[in-house]
Amino acid sequence: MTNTDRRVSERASLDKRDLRRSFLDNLLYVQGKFPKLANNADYYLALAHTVRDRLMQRWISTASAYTSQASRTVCYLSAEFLMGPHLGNNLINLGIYDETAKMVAELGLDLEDLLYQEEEPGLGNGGLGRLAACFIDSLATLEVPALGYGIRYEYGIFHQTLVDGWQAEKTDKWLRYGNPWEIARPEWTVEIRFGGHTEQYVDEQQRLRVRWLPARVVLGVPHDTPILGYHVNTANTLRLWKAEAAESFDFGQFNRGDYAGAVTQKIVSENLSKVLYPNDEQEAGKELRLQQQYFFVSASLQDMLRILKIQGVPVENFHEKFAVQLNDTHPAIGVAELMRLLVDEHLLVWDTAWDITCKSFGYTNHTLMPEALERWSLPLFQRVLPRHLEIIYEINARFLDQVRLRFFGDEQRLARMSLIDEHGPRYVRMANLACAGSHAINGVADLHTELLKQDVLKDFYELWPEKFSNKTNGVTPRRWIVLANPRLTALISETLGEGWIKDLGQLRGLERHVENADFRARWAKVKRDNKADLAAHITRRLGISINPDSIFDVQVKRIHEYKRQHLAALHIIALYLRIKANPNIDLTPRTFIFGGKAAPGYFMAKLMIKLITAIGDVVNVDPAVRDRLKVVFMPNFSVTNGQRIYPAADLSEQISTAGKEASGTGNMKFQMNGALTIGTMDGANIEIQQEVGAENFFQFGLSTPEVYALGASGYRPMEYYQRSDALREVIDLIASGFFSRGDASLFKPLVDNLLYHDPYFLLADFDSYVACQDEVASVYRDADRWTRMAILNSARSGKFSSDRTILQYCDEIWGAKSVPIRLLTQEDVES
Ligand code: F58
Repeated sequence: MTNTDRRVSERASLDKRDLRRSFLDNLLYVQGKFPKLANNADYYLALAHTVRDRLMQRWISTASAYTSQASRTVCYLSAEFLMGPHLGNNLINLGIYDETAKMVAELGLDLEDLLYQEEEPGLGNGGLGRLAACFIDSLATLEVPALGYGIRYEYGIFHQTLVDGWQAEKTDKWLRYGNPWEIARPEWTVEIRFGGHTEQYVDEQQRLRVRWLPARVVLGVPHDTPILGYHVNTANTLRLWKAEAAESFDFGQFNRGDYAGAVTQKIVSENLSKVLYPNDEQEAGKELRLQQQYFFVSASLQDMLRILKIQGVPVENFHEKFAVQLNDTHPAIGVAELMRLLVDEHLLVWDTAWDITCKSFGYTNHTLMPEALERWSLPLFQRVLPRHLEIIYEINARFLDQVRLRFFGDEQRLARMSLIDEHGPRYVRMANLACAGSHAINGVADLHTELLKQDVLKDFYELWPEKFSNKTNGVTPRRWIVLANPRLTALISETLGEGWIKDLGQLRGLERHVENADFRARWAKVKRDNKADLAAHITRRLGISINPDSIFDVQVKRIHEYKRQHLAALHIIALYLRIKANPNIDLTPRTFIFGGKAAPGYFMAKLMIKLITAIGDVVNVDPAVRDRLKVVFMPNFSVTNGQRIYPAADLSEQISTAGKEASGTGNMKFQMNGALTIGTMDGANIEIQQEVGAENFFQFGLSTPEVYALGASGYRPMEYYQRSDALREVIDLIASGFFSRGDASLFKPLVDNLLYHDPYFLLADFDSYVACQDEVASVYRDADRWTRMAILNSARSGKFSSDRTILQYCDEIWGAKSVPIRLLTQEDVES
């Protein structure tokens, strides 16, 4: 071996001695620090580079295999990827977590401390962004050729703090110390155009064509992150686009002495990838957001065309090479953009281009909430994307002709299905564009897909029933069990071997051990230890002491009225009132743990946070409570915090109004980690209950048809208030100002909303919820019964692995297959 050979192979070696050598080398040569001066942040970066080096060989081998083979590639287009920290996950997937922990321990360091140094890339709001992250993990693990395409936001989701119990937002400077996981690829920069106007011209073949003369051009620079599969050689790519100005500054203006003006264009351009919009389930219709969407979609489609060219594949075969999935409507402008690229730039005829487009795209819907359906005002759209508006008009004209033929004389249907909303001010409807331009449309849980077919997308279902299918969401067990819950992982692997990590259905094998008292004791100890860890963390961070033997009753997710965190708050007050009425009441001790961010402009959600913290301020210090109730709001819920929380939960709160939560994915993370669910018949809760059995699930509340019927019959929440003594006392206590130091006005908007509107039916579900919670408390007292139920919940969570979801997408929508990767040798790489 030459010196060079030895150096490079050592950098890729998984041997512990080589790891140690590289780690110390990187501290020296990457961080420029020696051990005496180094802090944990330096050690984290040195370790991250050590691991990155070991990903490289896999990444290069994967890229090389994909370049030489004509395999179908999944392109997952998503405005959000909520990845969570990379280091721990990569150690797990490389299979060197334990080795590395030992190696750093020998140097006097604690691996966990180093892992917590990583600033997580919070490039998403919640479920939708985290789903994208789970999907690309599964794609890599299943060895399916795939690219994740999105935006490299300089500032991710805001950092949440609590100030006097109110949410306060701080900017998320996640790139402050650099990002060791990404590689910029400026050589693949693309140009993205905006604004201006179009004109017609006649080409050499005397055909009438359209030219777009944009007002400005922005550069998209790809930044790539390797996404390693679990115990395979596949390392796919997450390609995030950073916006840069075509010119750093305007020399004309500079020479005229206008120094600020000279850099305006740069600032305007770079704003495109500056910050993630922090709204979930609420469409704001902001111009910058449309620009962001078009920016990353155009860049990604141009990138696919570049790849096609390198491979020598004709553009007519685009759809054979790429399966392009739209993660909600945020990338739906891709339908018009691909048409533009094919017709205006590659000069294909319209019908051919449309055929390719429809065969390429699939569309996943994630919401039933009308206020979340995207639409753009026509003037705004015209200003930002004049050429695309023309293309959308043409798509619409042809599409409506088709509808007219099928539904003769049904003018109202035409108006509903049109890509342009013409009821008042005119809008472009992005869901209609996505449906028209995709060959496959799917919902994310059985109920959700049914409701899409019956309601939100009914007209499209009646036109094209064959396009519709369900793909129930899933989550990756690598992050959500193996990384987050090492104790449970060890117990399961000792019991079943390690096969379950890639084939979660194997967890069914745990059922055989439910009647084994020793196994149950070990299971219960895992949960107890995880709870003790979380309790210690909460005490350290928030100064609240909690009892690890109380029920850990957890609701972590975005704060939203439809998710009904305030219903849980009403329940806490009901229990508090029982204690006040009867101080010696025998109540099963509970710790209520909440976490989640509110959209910064969503007043009611922020008031819900304030209500929860205000209840905690009273209950946590009232001596009469005697530690039977504790209320904790953990600030800044994130992937990192979730990893501490799910493994420690006893009870998973999934209490959205039936028919509102498309799927939910937190529900699955809790279940896998052995929490029992208290839930409504909403989203994937229904399927969780089907899997675990009704006897292992705490169900309450109105069903979706009941909610619809009650709404249609004229729901009067006041009647529920008057009928239920417990409910009345709870509401009256809030209204009296008891939780706001006598200020009765503070929670008045929330109380009045419940009494006079209650759009999410809290009062209708209150009695049922409280009764169900009483059942929870009584079952928990039978520790052995609870543990049995917990084991069965984990054992029956196999369906909710994102591997199952991705296999269904591959078979039923994408037509994608696995392509195992052979690791290139040193000679291969150099030849
Ligand atoms: C979520 N949507 C659904 N949207 O609410 C949840 O039920 C589902 O499990 C999950 O998708 C995955 O399918 C969601 O998270 C957003 O955050 C969007 C962000 C951008 C603006 C519109 C909402």
